[in-house]
Amino acid sequence: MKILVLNGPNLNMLGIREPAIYGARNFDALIAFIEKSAAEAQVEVECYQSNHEGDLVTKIQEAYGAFDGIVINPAAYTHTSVAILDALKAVQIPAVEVHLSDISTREAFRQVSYAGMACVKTYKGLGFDGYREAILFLKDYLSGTAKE
Ligand code: CA2
Repeated sequence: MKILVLNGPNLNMLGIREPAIYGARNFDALIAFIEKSAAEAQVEVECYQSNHEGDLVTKIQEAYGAFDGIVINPAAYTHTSVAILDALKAVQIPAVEVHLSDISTREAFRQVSYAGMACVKTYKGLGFDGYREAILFLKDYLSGTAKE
């Protein structure tokens, strides 16, 4: 089982500022956490981060036929990108949305998620743990045993 983990703009700056919202650990620590979580779940994982909307769209398109599931934190593009929404819909690969912070309790503009409209589940406000939960959920979902 192969899962693609996508991270959007500025997530590579984690740990540098706003630790109260996003935590104090840096992006390398996030990738290490995701890789460890995937290894424990016995799923193959590839991580990709970009600050560019089109690169994320291309990566989603390239996942077609190559990955079984997608975990995506589109970061700021969550709230703006119909292109990422359309790409997720086009490839029809089961996708789970993750946000480090609880976007539902933040500014009004963060409460719309376009990408989320093409995702089977969303984890928000769990910090790094959201990525592990998303991998575990996708593993069950792809095996046909997900609870919801
Ligand atoms: O909570 C999340 O995971 C977000 O996707 C993070 C995005 C934000 O735009 C979304 O609304 C929610 C921000 C990514 C990282 O931004 C940083 C800002 C300052 C310092 C370091 C990272």
